Amino acid sequence: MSTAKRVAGEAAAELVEDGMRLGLGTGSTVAYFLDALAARGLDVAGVPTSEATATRCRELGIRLLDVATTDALDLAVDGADELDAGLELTKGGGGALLREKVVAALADRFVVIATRDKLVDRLGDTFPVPVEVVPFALGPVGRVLTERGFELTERTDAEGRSYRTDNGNAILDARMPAGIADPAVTDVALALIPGVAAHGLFLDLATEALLGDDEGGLLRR
Ligand code: ABF
Repeated sequence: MSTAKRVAGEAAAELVEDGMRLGLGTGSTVAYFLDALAARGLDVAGVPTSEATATRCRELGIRLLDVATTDALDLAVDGADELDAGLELTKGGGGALLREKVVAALADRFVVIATRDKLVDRLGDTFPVPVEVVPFALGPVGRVLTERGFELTERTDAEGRSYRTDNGNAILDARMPAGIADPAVTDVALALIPGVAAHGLFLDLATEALLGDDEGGLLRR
């Protein structure tokens, strides 16, 4: 049990009101949010960002929305791997980045919940950028990213096989040894590479952050 994650998740659950349409994130911090949300017994529903979150919501009795017929969300709550002072994020350590970005973009408010140690001076300094790639394009995308200076690791599953996201894609974890000088430029450059389905730089999406610590404290940004 993580006090820091629990504090952040419970604080996010307090933001939810009856009737809200929610974006439901993925990861271990979000797990605390979902538990706290279910305990409140509100009349809410949400779009899950992964099959794992959908399964957990069914177990908890949290009603699900179909993203195909959802034009907007009141509040999205999701984790992150890194966040900087400007609430720019690195996400995708949990492999859910594509659906997470779709859901975050639908939300009027996007609250990030994390532990304080996720705060970084510069994105990419502590965590590689996950790049979700259509399997057909793994070779070409890998070559382009390598030519641009990224060090790549293809993500594997617990059995050591090439990892597949809920969307059937692979993930290249792309680390820039020199650091990401301009995330806004990298954001667009990655998105334009043919075969890239999504990447883990989440810029101009988060509206606030709730950061817990192991002493039970909460930092609001
Ligand atoms: C998910 O939450 C991912 O985007 C991110 O990698 C992960 C962080 O997981 P955790 O809360 O378990 O640290 O949204």
